[in-house]
Amino acid sequence: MLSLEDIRTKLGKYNQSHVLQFWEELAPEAQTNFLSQLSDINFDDVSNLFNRALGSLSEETKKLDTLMEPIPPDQFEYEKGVDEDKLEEYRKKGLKAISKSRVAVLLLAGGQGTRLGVPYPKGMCPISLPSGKTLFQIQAERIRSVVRLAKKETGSTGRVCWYIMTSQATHDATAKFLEGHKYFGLNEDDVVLFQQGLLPSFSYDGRIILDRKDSISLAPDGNGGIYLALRKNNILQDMERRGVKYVHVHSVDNILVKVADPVFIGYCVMKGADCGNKVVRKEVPTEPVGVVCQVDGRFQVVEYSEITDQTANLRDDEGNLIFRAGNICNHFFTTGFLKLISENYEDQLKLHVARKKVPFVNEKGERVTPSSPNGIKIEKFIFDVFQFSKNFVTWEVPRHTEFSPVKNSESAENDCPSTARRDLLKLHKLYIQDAGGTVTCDEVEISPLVSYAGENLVERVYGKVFDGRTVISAEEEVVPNGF
Ligand code: UD2
Repeated sequence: MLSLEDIRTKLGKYNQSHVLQFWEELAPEAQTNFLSQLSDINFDDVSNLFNRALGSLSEETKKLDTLMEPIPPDQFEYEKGVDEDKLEEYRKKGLKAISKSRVAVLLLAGGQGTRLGVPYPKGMCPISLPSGKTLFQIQAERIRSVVRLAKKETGSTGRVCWYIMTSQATHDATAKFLEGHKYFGLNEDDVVLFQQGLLPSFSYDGRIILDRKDSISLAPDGNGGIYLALRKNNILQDMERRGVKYVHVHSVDNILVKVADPVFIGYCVMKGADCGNKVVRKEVPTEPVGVVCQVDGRFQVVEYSEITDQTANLRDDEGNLIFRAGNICNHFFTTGFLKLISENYEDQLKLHVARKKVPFVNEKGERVTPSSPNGIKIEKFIFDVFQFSKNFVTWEVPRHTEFSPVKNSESAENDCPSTARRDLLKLHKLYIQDAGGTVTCDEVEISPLVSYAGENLVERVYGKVFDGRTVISAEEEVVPNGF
């Protein structure tokens, strides 16, 4: 920890001396904590960051239409357009990689879940499923399930390490929750939590905002903070030690996510990709999702606000939207690519700057919650590395089998717990019908420990009628409890 004098000198150099304006009023313990917070900040980096952020704030949102091209056909495949043999080949390739412990999962769980409005990490959200399971439990069990599928296919039990990126806001609760639930049956050594970094919020003139008399305002650096966090926490070395070559990265909020999806992994590996992206088809031109495409010859996600309606509406001969590859925060990376980015390109990632209402302490020492934006927050986005890929591929999947996120509270009526629950149970109904069972209600849930993606069900459901709330679970299952 730096001394008060050193901190004062640094703050003076970067024109941030105001953050110590209440120093004399603080109790000794608060002074020590504040000094520790300030010692962790690299003011040189912070000052550069603010200058870069200011640049992007003054840029008008440019329309990119004239520079955009769709993904070339040889770098794009649609699961439903691929024949059965090819799909099976991809699946087997993925399962083989899993059985050889070459695959890891990296869960992005550092977001503050502001839109959902729950006071705990989103992964702990129970979603009122018949089983009472949370997103964390479902995802952990899908890992166990895919490891078993790989064993069945190859005879070898691989280890799939579950890396979880948390933030200061979510770390302790996540760690406690997982430990309290014995990692939902995963080996404790194969669950690795690490924290992403924080960035200060600034006033428009570049002064760091004081959150309280004894602390500055800090927020997570966005899911693109993953690259710095991998380096700072030595996660890439940990992956190397375990022999991991491929990493499936996804958001915490998608109830349908196929964790460590062998088909997606197999596809990316067989294509020799260093970076792959799973997408769903954008349904209508006005849907506010980012699309993956090429801009000036480089792959990137283009936001709806960056294109005109005319381009958003362009269709091919078959009537499909030309720019339809909707990003769902579901990515494949080789460890080599992650290393390349973390070591060489991390500081070049685009900064996404947003004007926000940031609570602050005024000159009188009173805490104020502003009613209009008073400052900026800076974030990096995970997908801004596509441009550095040497071989980028895209895998499109049907939305109803793979994507239904929990983003909002119930009042939004979309992308909320009840729509996620509805979509999961609808999919499970289809799985049961395909296996020869009948479901006459919307309350039948299949445990991931029974079936990863619809397989292994015939024996359990063929010829049976399910007419009430049921959980098709494995014998070994402990009764899940919320938290
Ligand atoms: C994300 C994608 C968007 C689209 C959408 C689909 C990004 C930047 N945007 O938007 O393109 O695919 O999902 O659902 O990927 N997170 C962290 N640390 C942070 C911020 C977020 O770990 O500092 C995690 C968060 O916990 C979640 C994931 O990143 O698991 C996505 O974050 P979000 O829900 O804030 O992103 P959203 O919905 O704006």
